[in-house]
Amino acid sequence: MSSDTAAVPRPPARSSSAPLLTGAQAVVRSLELLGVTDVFGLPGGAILPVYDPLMDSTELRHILVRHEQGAGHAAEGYAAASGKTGVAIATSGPGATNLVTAIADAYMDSMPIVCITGQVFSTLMGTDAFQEADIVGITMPITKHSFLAKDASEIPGAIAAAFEIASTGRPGPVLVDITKDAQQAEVPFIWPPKIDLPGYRPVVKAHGKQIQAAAQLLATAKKPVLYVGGGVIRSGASAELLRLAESTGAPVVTTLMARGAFPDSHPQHLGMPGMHGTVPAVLALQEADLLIALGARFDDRVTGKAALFAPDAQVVHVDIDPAEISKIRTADVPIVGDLREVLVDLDAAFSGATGAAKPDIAEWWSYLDGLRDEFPLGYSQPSDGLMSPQYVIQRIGELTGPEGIYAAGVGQHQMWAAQFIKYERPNAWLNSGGAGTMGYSVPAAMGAKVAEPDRVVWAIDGDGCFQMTNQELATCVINQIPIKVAIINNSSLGMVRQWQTLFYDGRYSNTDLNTGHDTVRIPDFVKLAEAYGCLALRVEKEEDVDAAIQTALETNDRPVVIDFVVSADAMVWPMVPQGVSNSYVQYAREHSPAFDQEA
Ligand SMILES: Cc1cc2nc3c(=O)[nH]c(=O)nc-3n(C[C@H](O)[C@H](O)[C@H](O)COP(=O)(O)OP(=O)(O)OC[C@H]3O[C@@H](n4cnc5c(N)ncnc54)[C@H](O)[C@@H]3O)c2cc1C
Ligand SMILES: Cc1ncc(C[n+]2csc(CCOP(=O)(O)OP(=O)(O)O)c2C)c(N)n1
Repeated sequence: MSSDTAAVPRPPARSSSAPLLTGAQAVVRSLELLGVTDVFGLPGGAILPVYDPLMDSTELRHILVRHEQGAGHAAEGYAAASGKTGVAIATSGPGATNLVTAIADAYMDSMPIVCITGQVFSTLMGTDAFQEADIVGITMPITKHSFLAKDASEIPGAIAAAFEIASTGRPGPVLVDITKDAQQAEVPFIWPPKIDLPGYRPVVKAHGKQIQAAAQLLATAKKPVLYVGGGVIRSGASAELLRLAESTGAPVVTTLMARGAFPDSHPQHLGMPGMHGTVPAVLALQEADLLIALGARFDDRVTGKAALFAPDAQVVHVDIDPAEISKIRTADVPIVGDLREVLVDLDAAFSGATGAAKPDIAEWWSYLDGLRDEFPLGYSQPSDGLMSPQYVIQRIGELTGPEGIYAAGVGQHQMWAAQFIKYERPNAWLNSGGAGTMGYSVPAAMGAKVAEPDRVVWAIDGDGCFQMTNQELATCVINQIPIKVAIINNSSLGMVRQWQTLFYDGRYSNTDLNTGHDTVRIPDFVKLAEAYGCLALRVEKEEDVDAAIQTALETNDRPVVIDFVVSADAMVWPMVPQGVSNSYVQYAREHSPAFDQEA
């Protein structure tokens, strides 16, 4: 993705009938006009003028977070669950820099969020003024665009443009930094009649010739795979994907960012590819003769060593961002466009190319079905007598069902939540894929629950991740945002420990967190959650898992936190080690539960 420099659209011509508003009032009015209903933030000196009119708004609900990183991830969770643009507000200097991690996260995962920050007086900029930070400069490589408004008249245009840029084309984070004098000055409020951004024209409709070329390849391929990425969810194209998949009969894999884009229960679905993907999904990509990449960016966690990835495959690569195409793997047929349109066109072209006689890919399916039978996802029971984390996560999914929303942290629990919860619809699975940001889960779940109050929202978190942002439980309790938190407590930085087990001879340098032992629990998560006003439970035996989940599902007057004490020795399988060919899924075969059972 390419990042743009700060620029503010020219304000429209002045009109004598326009009401006089301060820049701060213009911020609030602009958000109202854009239909924003919820914002997450925390005030400070440089953004104080905006907080004053915010208090009077009857249309905007401001949720006061406990840390600005929480505001950023909440905005991401809001966006991921609803498809709408999330909003975070912070003051200058440390308030703004506390947003940086969430902005980087949103950039990596193409999340539409708008961050509004206060800046010091324009006359003080560049003088190392109190709480001055060049947040536009700091975030330039991690925003889709940033604006610096130094004049109140620029504010409505900048905010309107920020929303347009964040939510169209390849979605992403946009920053609007506003000096304090711009917030205080009074000017006529003029709402831009139309957003016209020179040079910004995302291509939506793909080139017909390219579509035809892709359809021809699909019509003749013997081993095709639809390699489905997060772009399908961002574009809201799941229904169109289902139609193309069923017309072609091709196998489908969904990346970590695309879980739910295609129903897990569908017989053509092989699951997630990549480092911790299923054996059939990994080998389908590796041995395909045609990859149709749909809003997927050939991430190294998916390709393994890129030079050895899918050596016999031709590639059709569809993406709305031309910078993604052929970035990692040269595309034989590049297609730039919005998937919602491209999938419809491709389906029509495929039907035109094949007529009633569909291509025969029975042999391919027979091979893949064999892999499915031989290597189902599974797990073995830990030998230390502690609970299996996979079991706990699987039961959360089974008892909650596909209408729930699941926001994971980063680590082993994230992979198990991707593997063992069944996703049947888009926007149900929220996680930090590209940046892998520990601390994402609780605030993202909070944002999701604000966006989708009628859905059950789980934060599935690790004991390490939880300790990075759990203070947002206070925000949830005070604002009546009844999320459910499952801490998959293996008393360690489990994913790092897993690598130490496999690649560092079991030398566990600095990965023991002391959160789950019988005598030492630092902190005691039950006491911590109770201190915040949550309902808190601890579960140590598998026979108590269902009852605790049921209690959580029945409790809607406050957040629920369940401390599930699980084995530290459980491993995420399958696994393709970093930087090798995906054919090393052989390695995964040797360690898969199916293999264990046979051995
Ligand atoms: C611990 C850990 C382990 C991981 N292991 C795995 C793993 O085993 N397997 C795995 O898959 N991932 C794994 N990941 C995630 C991985 O790092 C990447 O984030 C992920 O693979 C990228 O997903 P994607 O290719 O679907 O692209 P995304 O990051 O979802 O990108 C979406 C693409 O779609 C495009 N797009 C957006 N909107 C549209 C539109 N309207 N029309 C067309 N295109 C659009 C964008 O331009 C972009 O190129 C792991 C992450 C972590 C933290
Ligand atoms: C902010 C941040 N710091 C460090 C890491 C590196 N890291 C990846 S997974 C992981 C362990 C996470 O531990 P925990 O939350 O307990 O989850 P588990 O793996 O045990 O399920 C770490 C430290 C990271 N991804 N993000």
